[in-house]
Amino acid sequence: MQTRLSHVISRITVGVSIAVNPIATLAETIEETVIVADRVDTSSQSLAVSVNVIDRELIETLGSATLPQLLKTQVGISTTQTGGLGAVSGIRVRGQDGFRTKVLLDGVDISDPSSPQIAPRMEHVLSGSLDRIEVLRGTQGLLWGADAGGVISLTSRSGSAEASLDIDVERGGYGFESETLTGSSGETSMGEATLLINKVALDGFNARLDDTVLADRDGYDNDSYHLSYTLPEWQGWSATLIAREIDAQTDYDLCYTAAFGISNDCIDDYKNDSQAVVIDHSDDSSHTRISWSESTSERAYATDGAVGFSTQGHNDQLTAMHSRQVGESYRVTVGVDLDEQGYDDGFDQRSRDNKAAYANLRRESNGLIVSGGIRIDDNDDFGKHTSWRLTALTPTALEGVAAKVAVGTGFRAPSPYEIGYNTGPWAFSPATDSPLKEEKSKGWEIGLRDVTGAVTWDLTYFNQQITDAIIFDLVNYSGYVQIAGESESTGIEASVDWQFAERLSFGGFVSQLDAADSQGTQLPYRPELTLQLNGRYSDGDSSWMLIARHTADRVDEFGSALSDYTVMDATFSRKVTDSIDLSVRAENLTNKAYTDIAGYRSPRRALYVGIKLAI
Ligand SMILES: [Ca+2]
Ligand SMILES: [Ca+2]
Repeated sequence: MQTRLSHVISRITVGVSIAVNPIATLAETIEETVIVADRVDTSSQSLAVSVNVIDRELIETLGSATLPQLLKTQVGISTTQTGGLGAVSGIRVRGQDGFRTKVLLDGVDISDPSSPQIAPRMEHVLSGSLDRIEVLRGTQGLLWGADAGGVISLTSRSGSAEASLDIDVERGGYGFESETLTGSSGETSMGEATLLINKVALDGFNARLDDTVLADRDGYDNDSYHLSYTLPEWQGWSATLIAREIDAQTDYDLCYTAAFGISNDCIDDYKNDSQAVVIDHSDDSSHTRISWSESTSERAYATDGAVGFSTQGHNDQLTAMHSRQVGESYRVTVGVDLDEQGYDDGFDQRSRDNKAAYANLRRESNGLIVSGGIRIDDNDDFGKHTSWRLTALTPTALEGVAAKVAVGTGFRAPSPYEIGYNTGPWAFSPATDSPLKEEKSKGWEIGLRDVTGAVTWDLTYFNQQITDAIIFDLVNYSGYVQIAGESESTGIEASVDWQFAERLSFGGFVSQLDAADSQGTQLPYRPELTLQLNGRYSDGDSSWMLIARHTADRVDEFGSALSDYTVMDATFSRKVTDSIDLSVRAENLTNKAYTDIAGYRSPRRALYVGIKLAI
């Protein structure tokens, strides 16, 4: 029963269905756990918070090249893109801006302190490099130091127990080319090493509607690699070394020349290097993790071939975490995070520290699971802030139906860039009148779910507020100012999954969102209604999937209504031999013209063919 439950819950959180596959049945006897909720592996069926999971099988079935395309298939997450693949993307979890979302790759914070509000560049994370994606929605991510936008936890692909080499090649519309190589030594007496090389190139299409003279295609190039090495386990101890590099170049339209003229010959160059060492110790009742990581980002913007602006940012982190089962019912998790973030734009160099300690206590007894967490941050720029979270999950009188409730608080520290701008030569009153403090958030959610039958479902209502949001002063252009008052998001997320037959399943979700600023005005590019339906078939040799997503009731940054639209994607793959798979997929199958961001084109129908070789 446990197995069936965890399998069904995983299908709910995925939001699209995982087809029953005779080969997968064995794997499903392992209960699904997620790390994004409590920072330690926790059974997904015991969670009172809202989590999305996209596993490797679903990443392969969806076939999309970059992270934002995968995320937009998920309930509670919306995306926008200024043009084609690799263009600046907005990822909004429950309507919150991406700079309020903590993004971790193998536990390394990949946010970019060189950008004004430390927005992570999720458009440059390639799907071929990922094994698993977990998203915690809402204000319950305090253990990671997250704000109202929740947490996205990414895991890199790694090799299997045996030595292996996988090569995936795909070609598609708009001059799309991708190659992924994954090589693994397998588990040896010397440990296990994995090398991942991902390459994506795209000719693209003309991004802006008003680019009528140059009318250039705005393409994209991304070369990424990832290297990891895990030492042989010794008395419960293990250590992994990780090195990663992303080198991406995006063509875009609308930038400025040194004489303040407008050009459409614009290049956004992005590089990220990160290294990490992760040391784990596990025994029957406890888990300890110590990690060190450093991530360096460089951005350079060129107009007409000349670099006009460049900046560097770094994120260094040292963490220690210990989690222990106490008695039959309790689990306690404690930890500390030491962070340093900095940037350098050639004019100003700035670095600041944040120290944090957190604890989470969880009690599980007679089906009732309750937890309480607290985190205290001490930051060079804003001082101390305390966040907390309470959750509960309980069976109800209805067979198979559980009730869940969670309430939590969070914050976003003003970024070094925002602080630096306000103390720099271009800032003046009112931005310089008082130092920036942290933005605060709080929220709660309540819901029901049934995970026991062939039809499973989840229904959640949420409400969250941000107080003292930091924005750029667009009235006087004086710098970054703090807006008194609360912006509020409320919504309902309903998802359902129906195992129609052994090999065939249907699923979908409806997400209603009401996101307003402190004046009560609807925030731009947050669809009030998102509806997705999908069907999936898999018989072990071939699989297909159809997804249709309807996006409705949006406004642009001027408050003008944008048209509703429905986009369909389809994928098909077939095993030819034990080591060769062929795939065909279509994005925007019906060739729908729609507006994602006002003034920009969106991709029309694109077909892709791919081949996977496994050696
Ligand atoms: Ca163009
Ligand atoms: Ca251009």
